[in-house]
Amino acid sequence: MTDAVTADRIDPSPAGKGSITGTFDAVVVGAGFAGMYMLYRLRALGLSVRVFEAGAGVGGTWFWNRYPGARCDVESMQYSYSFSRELEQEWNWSELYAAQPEILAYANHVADRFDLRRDIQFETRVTAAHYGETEQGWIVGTDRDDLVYARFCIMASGQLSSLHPPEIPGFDQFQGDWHHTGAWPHDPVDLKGRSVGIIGTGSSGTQAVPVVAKEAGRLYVFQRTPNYVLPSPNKAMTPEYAGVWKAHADVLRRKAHETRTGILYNFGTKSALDVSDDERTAEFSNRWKTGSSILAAYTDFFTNIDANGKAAEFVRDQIRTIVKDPATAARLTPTDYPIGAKRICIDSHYYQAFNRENVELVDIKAEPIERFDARGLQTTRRAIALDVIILATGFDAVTGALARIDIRGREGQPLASKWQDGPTAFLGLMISGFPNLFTVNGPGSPAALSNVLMSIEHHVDWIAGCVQTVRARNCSTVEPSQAAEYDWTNTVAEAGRTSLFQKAASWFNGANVAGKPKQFLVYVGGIKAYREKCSAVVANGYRDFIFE
Ligand code: FAD
Ligand code: N01
Repeated sequence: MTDAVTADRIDPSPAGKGSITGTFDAVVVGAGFAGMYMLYRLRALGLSVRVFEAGAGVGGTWFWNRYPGARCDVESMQYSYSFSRELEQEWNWSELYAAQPEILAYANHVADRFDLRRDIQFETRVTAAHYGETEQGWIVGTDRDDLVYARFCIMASGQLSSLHPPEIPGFDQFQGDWHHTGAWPHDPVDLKGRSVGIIGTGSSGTQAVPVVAKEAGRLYVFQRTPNYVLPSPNKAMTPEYAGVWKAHADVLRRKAHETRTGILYNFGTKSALDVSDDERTAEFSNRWKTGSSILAAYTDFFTNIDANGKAAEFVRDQIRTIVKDPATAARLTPTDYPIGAKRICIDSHYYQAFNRENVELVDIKAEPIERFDARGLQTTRRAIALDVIILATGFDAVTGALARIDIRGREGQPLASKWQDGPTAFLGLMISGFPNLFTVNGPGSPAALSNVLMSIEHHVDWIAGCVQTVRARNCSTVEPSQAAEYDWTNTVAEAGRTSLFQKAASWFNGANVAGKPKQFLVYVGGIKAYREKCSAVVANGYRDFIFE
C-alpha cells in the first residue's frame, strides 16, 4: 500500500555517483509557492538557480490536491503574493475563497509573468543532497540522473506534500479505483452512481464529502476522530471588495503581520467569560450564519480552556441542530479535545451532507476497519462494498518530504540520524551541521498555523537576506550554532507543551504517523513573536550563526 501510493513520487538513488551534470549557485527543491518565490528572489540577487520539481507543473499543493471540493480557507486577497504590487493589482479572484483550479491558475500566471519556468526542471524528483566539505556546497542527485553542484540548497519541498496512506492490511487486493486527495488525478474521476468510501475527516475529507455526496450513488464516510467543522463564508468576489483590498493592501498586510496567524479576521476584544450567555450565543450565532470566524470572536480561546469550552459547546449544538439523526449527530460531535487543537476545518455544508439518504457515517473507532479486500473493506461488524476509495488520510507533515531525500551534512551525517529522536532546527530555517542548507517552513516554523503564503514570503525573504550576507562577507558557508538550534527547539517544544494544541493528537505534534517521534513540529507562539525573533537574529549581526 505504502509503495503503491508513493512509487510514482519516490525513487531513491544516491548522489555522489557519476560526474557532475550542472553547476549552479543554488538548487531549490520544489516549485510550489515557496520554490517559485525563492527562485524569483535568488535570481534578483544575480544567482544562477536550478529548481527541481517532482510534479509536471508549478503550484505544489494546488497542483496535487485536485480532489472535489478543494478550496482555500484563507481569503484569497490575503492568500496571494504581496511581493509584486503589479501582480497584486492585476490579478482578479472570482470568489472570496478561491477553489483549487483558480489558485493553480494563479500559480501558473505567476510562473509566466516572471518567466520562472526556464529555470525549473519538472517531473524530476530530488533523491539525494550531500554536503561536500571540499566543495563547500551541495551535490544534488535526482531520479533523472542529474547530479548538480550548488553552493546553496533550499528545500521548498512542502510541509504537506508527502502522502500518508493508512496502515490497513489488504489494500493491494482491492480491485476498484482508489485515489489519495493529495495526488488526485488530472482527468475527471467518475463517481456518478458509484459506491464511494472516504477515509479520513480532516480538512481534505470534510471538504470532499458534500461534493462527492451529490455525485456518488452511495457514500460511506469512515471517521476515526470527529472534527469541529465551521461554515465557509465563501461568496462571489465583488469589485468593491477587491478594490478596497487593492487600494489598501500595504496597510492591511502590515496589520496582518501583527496578528498571531497573519490572517485578518473580525477580531473581538473581550474574554468569552466576560460576557453574558445570551450575548455570547448571539455573537456566535451571527458568526455561524455569516461564516465569520467563531474562534476570533473572543480573545482567550487558545489560552483559557473554559473560554474554549464555550465555543466548542456552541459548535456541538449546531451539529445537533443540523444533523437530523441524533445517533449520527452524536458520532459527528467532538467531545474529547478543545476546539482549535486540531486544525479547524472549514466546510461548505459538511454536516448537512449526513441528512442525505445516500450518505452513511461509519464510526471506525466503534467499528474499526480490519482489512481491505477485492470488493471493498471489512469492518469488525460488516463487509462494505466499494467501487472507489478516497484516502483523505493526510500527510507525513513537515519532515516527510525531507525524510524522503537522502540528505547528508558535514562528515556525511545523514539528516535521518540527526533527527531520529525528532527534528532540531533553528527557526525552521537552518540546521546545524548542514551548512548552506535552508528549509522553507521547516520544523519549528509557525507557518502551518498561519496564512502559509504570508509565512512563505517571510521565510524566503529571510533566506535571501542570509545568502546575500554570506556573499557580502566574502564567506563560503553559513550554519546556525548548535546552541541556537537547541534553544529554539526547546522554545518550540515549550510553547507547544503549554498550549491547548497538546490536548489533541494531530500532525502538528507528529501523532498522525505511526513511529514518528511525538514532538511539536510547528511553533505555536504565533507569527508576530516569530518574525521578531527572525529580525533580531539579523539585527544582532547573525551572532547565532557560524560563517566560514
Ligand atoms: P508545496 O505547495 O507543498 O510545494 C512543494 C513542492 O515540492 C511540491 O510540488 C512537491 O512536488 C515538490 N517536492 C517535494 N519533494 C520533492 C523532491 N524530493 N524533489 C522534487 N520536488 C519535490 N495554507 C493556507 O495558508 N491556507 C489554506 O487554505 C490552505 N489550504 C490547503 C489545502 C490543502 C489541500 C493542503 C494540502 C494544504 C493547504 N495549505 C493551506 C497549506 C499549503 O501547503 C501552503 O499554503 C502552500 O501551498 C505550501 O507551499 P510550498 O511551496 O511550501 O509547498
Ligand atoms: O489530513 P489530516 P488532511 N484510518 O491529517 C484520518 C491542510 N489542508 O489532508 O484524526 C482511518 O488533517 C485522520 O483521523 P484522526 C491543513 O493544514 C487545508 O485532511 O487521526 N482514518 C483524519 O481524520 C490540514 O490540517 C485545507 O483520528 C485515518 C484524516 O484521516 C492539512 O492540510 C484543506 C487513518 C487526516 O486528516 C492536512 O489535512 C485540506 C487511518 N489509518 C488540507 N489515518 C484548507 O485549508 C488517518 N486517518 C481548506
